[in-house]
Amino acid sequence: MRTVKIKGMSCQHCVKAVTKALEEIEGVSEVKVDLAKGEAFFNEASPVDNEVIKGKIAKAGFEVG
Ligand SMILES: [Cu+2]
Repeated sequence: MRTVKIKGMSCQHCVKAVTKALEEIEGVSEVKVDLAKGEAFFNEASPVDNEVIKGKIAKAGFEVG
C-alpha cells in the first residue's frame, strides 16, 4: 500500500474529491483518505509515476507534498 501526503484538504468533500481523483488512475484501487493526517493510501497494480499522481491531485485542486 502506497501513502501520499496531500495538502489542502479541509472537509469530507475534499476527501471525496481526492479519492475520486486517485481512483481515476489506472491500476489504483482501495483508495482511503485520512483527513486528519492529510494522507491518502491506495494499492497500485504496478508503480504509478509520482508525476501522474501529482497531476491528478492538482487537477482536483490539491497539492501532493
Ligand atoms: Cu473540503
